[in-house]
Amino acid sequence: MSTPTHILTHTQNHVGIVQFNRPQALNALNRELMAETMDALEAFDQNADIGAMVITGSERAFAAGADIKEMATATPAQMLDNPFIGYWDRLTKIRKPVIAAVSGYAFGGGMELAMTCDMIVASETALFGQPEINLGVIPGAGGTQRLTYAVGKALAMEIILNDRRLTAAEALHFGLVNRIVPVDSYLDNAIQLAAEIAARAPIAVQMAKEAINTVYETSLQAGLAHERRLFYLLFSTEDQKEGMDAFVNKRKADWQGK
Ligand code: DAK
Repeated sequence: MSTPTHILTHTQNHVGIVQFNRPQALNALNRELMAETMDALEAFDQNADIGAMVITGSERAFAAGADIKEMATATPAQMLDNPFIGYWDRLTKIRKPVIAAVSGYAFGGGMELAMTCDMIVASETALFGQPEINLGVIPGAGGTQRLTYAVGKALAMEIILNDRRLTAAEALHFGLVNRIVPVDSYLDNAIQLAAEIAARAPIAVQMAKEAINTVYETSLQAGLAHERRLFYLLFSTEDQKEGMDAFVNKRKADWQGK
């Protein structure tokens, strides 16, 4: 893998952190940035020392959307043939939890990327929007679906059809984000949340994420059946024996991820 030029990565307390680094374009998500982000997340997913991840931008912009200049003259065939689209699907395949730490603009693909993550920690200045209608298009990276699941049809219609933007307070009110944190500490807060999850039983965390995400794909009965199979499967792990023995013997569990 070559050295990334559009993102910064580091690790802290078993958390893998990806920070978008295209300040001159408000972190517009071009091909290179998306490729580097997905490569980094997949590497963290494979790294046994990492238990959770955080994606973030800058205080001014999480990401102002996909790169409009890159798309402006594309034909349908070029869009279809574009590896760019595959980068978005790769995020949904990450097994460990991914938290978006959002400050400033989270527009278009930026908002869709945040919604594809498992949780969102917002700074007080976070502003969410799907302004694609102003460009003569609609959201193309899941916005019409994930936003509607998150906030309901009426509000999703207003946001997507009429470019209504949501402040951090509104996003919290409508259940789109987990919490609002002052600008100077939102990233630390997101890393802390990720570190707490990373300290828990790793296989159970991954199964829990998988089970919750099943709700988007299946009926209630199928989802319940899937949850039950994952629940039973966890009884094959050493961590289940360790967790229950630790409870019975009034001690702290020592998770092995096995
Ligand atoms: N793309 C490219 N450049 C962008 C950009 C973007 N989305 N957003 C901002 N920039 C650039 C600006 O062009 C400007 O560059 P220079 O002119 O200085 O070279 C620089 O960033 C600073 O921006 P502004 O001068 O505009 O800054 P302001 O503070 O005045 O305004 C703003 C900030 C965020 C309100 C404004 O920049 C803005 O409205 N930006 C565009 C927001 C937008 O329309 N976003 C949606 C883009 S469409 C898909 C996957 C993803 C997508 C679709 C399909 N598939 C998998 C199928 C996603 C589509 C989109 O996101």
